Amino acid sequence: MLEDTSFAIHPGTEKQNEAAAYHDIGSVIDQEKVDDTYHFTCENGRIAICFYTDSIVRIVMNPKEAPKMKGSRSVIPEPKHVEVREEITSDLHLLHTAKLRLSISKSPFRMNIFDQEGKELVAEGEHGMAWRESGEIAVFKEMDVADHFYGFGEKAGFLDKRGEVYEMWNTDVYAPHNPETDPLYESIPFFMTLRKGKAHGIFFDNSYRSWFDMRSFGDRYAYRAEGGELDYYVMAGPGPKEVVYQYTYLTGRMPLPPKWAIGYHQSRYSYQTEQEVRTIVQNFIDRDIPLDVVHLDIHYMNGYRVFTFDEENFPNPEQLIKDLREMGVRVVPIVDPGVKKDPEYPVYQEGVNKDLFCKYLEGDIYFGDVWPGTSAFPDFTDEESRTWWAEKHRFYTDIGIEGIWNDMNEPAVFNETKTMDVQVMHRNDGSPATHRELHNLYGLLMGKATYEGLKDQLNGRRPFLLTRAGFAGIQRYAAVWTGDNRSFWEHLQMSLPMVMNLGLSGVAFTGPDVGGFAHHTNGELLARWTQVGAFTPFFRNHSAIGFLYQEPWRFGERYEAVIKEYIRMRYRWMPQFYSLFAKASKQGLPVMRPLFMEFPDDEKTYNLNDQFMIGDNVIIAPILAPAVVDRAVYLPEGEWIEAASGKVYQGKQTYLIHAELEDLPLFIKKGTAVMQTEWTSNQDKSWKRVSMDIYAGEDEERYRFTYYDDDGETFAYQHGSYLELEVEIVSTKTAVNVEIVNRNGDYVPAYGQIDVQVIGRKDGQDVIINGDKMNGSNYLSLAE
Ligand code: MIG
Repeated sequence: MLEDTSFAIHPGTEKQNEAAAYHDIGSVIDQEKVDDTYHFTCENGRIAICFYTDSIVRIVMNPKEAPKMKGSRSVIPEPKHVEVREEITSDLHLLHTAKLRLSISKSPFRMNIFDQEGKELVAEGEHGMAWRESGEIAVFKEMDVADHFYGFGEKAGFLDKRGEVYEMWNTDVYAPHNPETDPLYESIPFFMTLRKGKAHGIFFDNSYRSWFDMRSFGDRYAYRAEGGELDYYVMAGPGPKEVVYQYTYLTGRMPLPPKWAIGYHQSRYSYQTEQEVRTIVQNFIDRDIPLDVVHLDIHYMNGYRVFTFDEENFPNPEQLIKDLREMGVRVVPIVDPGVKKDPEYPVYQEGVNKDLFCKYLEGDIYFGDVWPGTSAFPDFTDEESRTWWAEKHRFYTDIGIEGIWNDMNEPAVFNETKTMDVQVMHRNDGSPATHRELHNLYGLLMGKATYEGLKDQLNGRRPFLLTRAGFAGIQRYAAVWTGDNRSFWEHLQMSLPMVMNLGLSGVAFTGPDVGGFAHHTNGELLARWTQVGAFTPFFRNHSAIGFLYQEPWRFGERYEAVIKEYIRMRYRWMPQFYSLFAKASKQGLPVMRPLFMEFPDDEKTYNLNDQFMIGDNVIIAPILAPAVVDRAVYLPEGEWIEAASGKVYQGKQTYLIHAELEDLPLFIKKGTAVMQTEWTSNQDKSWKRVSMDIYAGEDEERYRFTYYDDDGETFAYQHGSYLELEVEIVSTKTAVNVEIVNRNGDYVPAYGQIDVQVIGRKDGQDVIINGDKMNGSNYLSLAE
């Protein structure tokens, strides 16, 4: 291929500034307000503006006609009545809410948006909204020298996306995963701009192939799509947390996962027989390595037919699932969308007879090649197909399965374009549209069908769904793993910013294949990766056919001991994780975060890629390269205690930290607390004791956090059966005060009390719990 040689950079390939190739929207010629929507008719297009909250405004431009203001698959709420003050002068049209100020200049139409303090968030200059005859729509915004960009869903490369160009088009990419590999499996056309400590967000709600360009236009950035309306939301912030809150207000939040899904998962493409699965699980039991889930990849099926088991290799799945369940382990099988074209296969017969597969306008079923050979694809854009697919899952839930793994749902097809023919005409719940328009929604809607089906069938138990593809809103249905990485240190490094940006994009439950999927891992890489995995929200070791097996014990005793220790650490941290997952499900805040989320005024954090936070008080600075046992660690404002040594570090400095293979640099902010439990056994994973480990401060540090617990597997929490403690810790020279400032829910956990441990307490510092001075054993009783 010529593109792979130097021919690709021959003279004359330079692109010119493309902005000039668009039709500008032109000047306002008419304006009216209908209900709560502001309509502007311009020379070259029409614009509608409405508010979802004080802090969220939606802007829609249609080049030809009045914007349709359609609902979307991503956005849940309707616009709200918001108090808006309108001011009109000869050249300006101003719209003010309590949090946002839109200033529209009329000739030509340009819109600048300010926060309530008058700080500019979004500005248009020489170029604004625009379109091309091809149907493409675009908008150009001014880019400040201080702007940093985050989010964009699942993207390779570093944390800060300034200087990058990204495409949104869900794509199955087996190799390579380089910093420049784009697009990947998951498209989330949302980003956050951080400018001098303040953040705002933009969600471009368009499912066509689209692009975000923070590179090509100098002091301007742009986003554009191949078709549809220019439909986007601006979120006011003012901080990164508020932006994620606002974005997930629009696109939804993850349902609280069952506790078991937050544990350790073991996978392999593939464990090929029942016996092999049993042996793997038995190894975990015998070695006392925690395990919650074993995944079944495509070999469990009969000729890759979904909703079947291979009768020879998996003769008795129900018994297998029951036996493993007794050992404390659940089974999650893979389900791909492709249904084998086989006239004797009932699922295919039904799909054809009931007319549930994707078709061309002319009526022919679309067939593509995937694992089972020629296959048809359910049209998940239509309710009837979704309900059918959902019901099919009784095949799994009837035998005790509570979790499903969706793969290949970009959809991936083995052909030149890697996907379905863009001319396929989806039914789309009564508004037919081509695959060109709906491609990016296929995984999301498969997720919707699957999650809702499982939820229906599990008699009040929480389902778990894992997906590879998705779009804005996927967090409502599924956790996301980041696809086919490789057993390279570089991929371990790259997974940190990728998972952090996914978290900023509303998807809190994510993680890479620990140890790397393709290529051969080794003991050191697996050990270091497991140290990271113990703290990524989704924690699964998975590896590919043809490469070394990479279960925890495959590389000898030293590595096994380290890997086991960190998987166990995950379980000791479970109460902390579970509380963070509860927060993510309520407020959208990611479990794993970049440091800038907590320290948005600290520029050193803006592109910090090799450290991350769990919640708001724990910094993890893993070792990400071979043979390295010392690394630089930047600690932001405050005092930080190294968990392993108890050593105290002053923030706003960089330190050289030593970490042998056995060690993971982990720092806890002074004056704060983390919730911990103890590992019992695979069979009994309930928390026997829970402790609140307080890292004593002394200078009036005040810290509030929420501890959350419930039965961990049902929806009873939605009817009040949960425990939520809002705890305040105040450290002074003479005391560490712990106070429950709020308690909600009527769940009383079996452990009955929370042990309070104060670490780093000074002589003369008392421990005071709810006003009472403690001596000897310190605990908080949970009895009501
Ligand atoms: O193209 O099911 O990303 O996790 O093991 C390979 C086999 C299909 C790709 C997934 C990977 C999975 C594999 N699948």
